[in-house]
Amino acid sequence: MLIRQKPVIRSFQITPEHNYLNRRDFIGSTALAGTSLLFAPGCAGADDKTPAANPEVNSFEDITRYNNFYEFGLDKEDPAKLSGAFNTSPWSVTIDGEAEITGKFNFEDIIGPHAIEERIYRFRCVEAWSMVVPWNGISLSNVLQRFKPTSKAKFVAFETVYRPAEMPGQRRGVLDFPYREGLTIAEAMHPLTLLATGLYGVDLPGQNGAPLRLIVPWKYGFKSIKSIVRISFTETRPYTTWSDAMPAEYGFYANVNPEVDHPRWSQARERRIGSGLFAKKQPTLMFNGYGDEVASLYTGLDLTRHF
Ligand SMILES: Nc1nc2c(c(=O)[nH]1)N[C@H]1C(S)=C(S)[C@@H](COP(=O)(O)O)O[C@H]1N2
Ligand SMILES: [Mo]
Repeated sequence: MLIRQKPVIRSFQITPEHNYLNRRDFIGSTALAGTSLLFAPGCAGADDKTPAANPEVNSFEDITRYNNFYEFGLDKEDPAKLSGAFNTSPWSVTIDGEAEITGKFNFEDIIGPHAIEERIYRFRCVEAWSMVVPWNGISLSNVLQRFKPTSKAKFVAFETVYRPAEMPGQRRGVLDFPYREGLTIAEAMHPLTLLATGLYGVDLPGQNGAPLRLIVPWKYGFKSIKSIVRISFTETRPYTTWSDAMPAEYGFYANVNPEVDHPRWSQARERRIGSGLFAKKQPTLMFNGYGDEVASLYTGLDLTRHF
């Protein structure tokens, strides 16, 4: 049996954060996507693995104490405070729909033989704040391919665990639980799309979506569904919690797009968490800065209508 965070060095627990970041050297070439993308504009270089050169990377505290996870409440502090009773081991995920291999698989079988990589991704919430997070995980495509989706699989749907006894926000019914999200098959198979199992080299804390969650760095945060228990290959577009509950406010695609305002606020700028309450907002980049990699997924689509 495999342990959860196999090759990533779990140094965060025993060394200061800057040493951990230096050790990204050892993690090596598999981490290239996030690193090269994040630091490509102007600041790539030999020294880019230290926090001094990478001031953008948020602290472990920022990432684990300022969360959206409505299953635990509406306030940013609720998930960290109220997820103590959330039990994520053992964990299983049901794979169903348009695939040759379906069934219920335990966490280790979902991860399979793949090495856990580190990917540093920008993260942009629709609420106009952002962070930079060193995630650990594997490309979702590596996982999905092993279940042999059929030619009818046009979308991939995801569902969060429904456990009101452990999740106080579910008892209050603040959203249409279980939380559900979906991607086109092309989005799901894109190499940037990450199935995350950890951050800063440790297993995901409950508040960040333990034990496994989606990270889609060019989309608003709400697409990055947490604590996944079901992955379904579908022929038609699946139900998605935010865009189906509030279609005027949240679209199915949810690509980061500074040119399309949320009906109640602008999407043109963002506040980087950790940069201080009075720090100036910075401009938001189209596709959250990942346009070179992903814009081709949307050719021919009117992104002001399909937002
Ligand atoms: N199951 C579930 N997944 C979720 C959410 C949620 O409320 N429930 N919130 C989303 C939103 S709006 C954001 S911004 C991110 C926040 O992820 P983080 O807390 O790890 O930063 O998770 C997304 N995934
Ligand atoms: Mo969000």
